[in-house]
Amino acid sequence: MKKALICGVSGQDGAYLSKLLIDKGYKVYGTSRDAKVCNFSNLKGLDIFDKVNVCSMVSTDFRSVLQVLSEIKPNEIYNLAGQSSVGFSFQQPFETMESITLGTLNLLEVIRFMDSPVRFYNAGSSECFGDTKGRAATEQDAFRPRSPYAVAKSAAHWEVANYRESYGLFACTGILFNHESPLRPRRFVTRKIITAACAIAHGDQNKLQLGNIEIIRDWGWAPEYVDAMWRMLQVDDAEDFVISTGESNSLADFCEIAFAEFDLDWRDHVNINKSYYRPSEIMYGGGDASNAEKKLDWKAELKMRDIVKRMTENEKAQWKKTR
Ligand code: GDR
Repeated sequence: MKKALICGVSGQDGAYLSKLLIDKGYKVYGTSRDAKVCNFSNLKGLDIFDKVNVCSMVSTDFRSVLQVLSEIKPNEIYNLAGQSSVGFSFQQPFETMESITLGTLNLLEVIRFMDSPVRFYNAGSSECFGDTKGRAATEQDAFRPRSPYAVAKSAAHWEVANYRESYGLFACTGILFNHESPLRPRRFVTRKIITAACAIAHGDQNKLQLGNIEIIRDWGWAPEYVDAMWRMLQVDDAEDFVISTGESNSLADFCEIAFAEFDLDWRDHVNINKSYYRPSEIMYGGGDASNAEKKLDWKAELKMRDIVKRMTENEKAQWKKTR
């Protein structure tokens, strides 16, 4: 039985990846900073909490990483740990930098010293490209990070590439564009819009405050994206891959479609609040995942409209349950 260790198992991707790996017959281990206090609501929501072996690990603490990896001896490691909000990274640049760059480095160093044939996946980010200016970025595009988060993800990306090239580790980074689901916390804009539209439709909320709605993003479906992560660890030679749908839409369009699902006109309910604007913004984000299609046989099936539909259906069902 193959053993997989998911660092940062409590988030959206950790939960969907756990489910995928359990269904494939893996023994799944998952870490959280303090497993005793974490509620693992996403694992419970997917009904797999009893099938995941959870433990505590702080990836910025070398000893803690060494202890967990040498105890579990996993065949595959997925590094999903670290601060994940771009907006928040402007307020906490040190924690962002430390959790992403030092956390990744500790994992790489421990893998190198353990000298075992482990396969390592690192969660990268499309944020590293910066503004793709109307184009769809490929693995060949240069990084022009525009936030503390993106600077940290870029550094971690090169740490992984360096360990692969210097020490022959099977290590790769997935450069994932935005990927959404009902498990997204409300601090991210898609879930924020959908929960607000649902509350407004039921008279529980009046207005929704948003930042810059002119931004354009390539939004995909998280359960499909975790499948791409797994595929990256099944090829013969480790390589970094862009994962995206190839379709980019504005946040205003996302709002329009989401509110329409509740028979509302978004213009009546959305207020622009400049205090939500980021100090620097990426206006256009687009990705070209044709290399993943060619080498991983992976292609995004669901696009923005399907994602809005699935997220709104889930929100409506949740609302009914709680009333
Ligand atoms: P992002 O996701 O920063 O792209 O990072 P987020 O949903 O936070 O923002 C998307 C875009 O929407 C704009 N925006 C708002 N964002 C939030 N959160 N709240 C608002 O009210 C709001 N109004 C407008 C933002 O300015 C931004 O342009 C996500 C994360 O999952 C990262 O971890 C991941 O690496 C990248 O996607 C790819």
